[in-house]
Amino acid sequence: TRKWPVLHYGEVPRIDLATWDFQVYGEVEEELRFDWEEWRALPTVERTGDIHCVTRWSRLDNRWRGVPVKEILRRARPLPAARFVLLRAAGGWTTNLPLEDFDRDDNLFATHHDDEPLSPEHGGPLRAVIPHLYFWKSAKWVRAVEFLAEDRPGFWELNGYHMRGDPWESERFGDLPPED
Ligand SMILES: Nc1nc2c(c(=O)[nH]1)N[C@H]1C(S)=C(S)[C@@H](COP(=O)(O)O)O[C@H]1N2
Ligand SMILES: [Mo]
Repeated sequence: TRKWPVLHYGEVPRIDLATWDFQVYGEVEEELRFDWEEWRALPTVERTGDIHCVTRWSRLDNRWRGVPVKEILRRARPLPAARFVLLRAAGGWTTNLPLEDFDRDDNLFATHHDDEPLSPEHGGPLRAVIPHLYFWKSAKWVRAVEFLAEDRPGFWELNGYHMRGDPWESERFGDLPPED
């Protein structure tokens, strides 16, 4: 698609930057908290990549700008026990991924798409961008990262989506619970 569909569960949250924060906690040496001003002072990079939605649309050559996930990992220093992360979004929505899928050069916490600030519908002011996995792992309105020793299903994963979600392996659905 050349347009950019808007897809999410529930309402677009109203976000006040005066009270916004971003937290990093769990299995890390250094727990972190940023307010919006502190977040905006972090270094940013640009990355171009494709979006693959599990509902079978793709959008090619998206230019993202944001803070590299690696920058946050460098500051928080995950403990050896950390093997998974849970991304937490405003309103309680979550998604989980393995640490090795999170710790990649192309992963960002993005504020801009194609040189425009992210609209609220697309996850502004801040969304995760995990381009090598299905787009449902790219949490909109992201507010926290929790580092975990054990994998824990997020919102769509609890509803049957795959725990990893590699589009090249068509990892759409996880193991479904047995039917009655
Ligand atoms: N917080 C939050 N992030 C979310 C979702 C959601 O419901 N809540 N949906 C995911 C899904 S299923 C998709 S396909 C993409 C859609 O992003 P877009 O609306 O910017 O295209 O957001 C992902 N991130
Ligand atoms: Mo999706």
